[in-house]
Amino acid sequence: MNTDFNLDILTGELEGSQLYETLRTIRDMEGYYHDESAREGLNPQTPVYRVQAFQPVPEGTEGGLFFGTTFVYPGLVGDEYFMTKGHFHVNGSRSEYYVTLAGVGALILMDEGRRTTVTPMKPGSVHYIPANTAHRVANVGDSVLAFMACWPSDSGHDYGSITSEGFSARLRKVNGNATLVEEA
Ligand code: S6P
Ligand code: ZN
Repeated sequence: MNTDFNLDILTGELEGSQLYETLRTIRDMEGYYHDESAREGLNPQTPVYRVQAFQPVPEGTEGGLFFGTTFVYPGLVGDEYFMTKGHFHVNGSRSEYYVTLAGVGALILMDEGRRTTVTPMKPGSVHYIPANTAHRVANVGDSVLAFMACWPSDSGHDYGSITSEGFSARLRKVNGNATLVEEA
């Protein structure tokens, strides 16, 4: 297997022969936003984010690393910014790095005690996501937000607890400003 590929550090675009591509549209985001009727009012084919990933070993392999770029498009569902679904790692001890390449956003982290915090993302910002911490990224700007990520190949993705319980706070546009709003 060819284990080299190219990263355009200005746009985040990966180029290589063995990349996985995932597109998440408004249709795929059922249950993730606060205002479900606002989501239903949008064109279901609207892209929310796209992920390119390089996975040189099978998912679940201990000791390997995966690498990917996520592109979050600008937009709102009601007053909530376009964002990734967010997840815990199935293997909770696994941590991860995010590096912002383009655009402006916010990294939303929630620990096991359901304490949610938010950190600004801008080109060059590097973010360490600790173990046992749910992570989600919102685009708070007007252009594409691109960030690269590196995570262990045996991390896995737990979306179930996000769809059932959600994060304890959401990033919403309040009086024109990105504001972390606790869930009622
Ligand atoms: C994987 C890493 C990212 C996300 C991607 C999409 O551990 O955190 O590659 O998968 O940003 O987010 P999500 O929450 O839909 O998987
Ligand atoms: Zn992750």
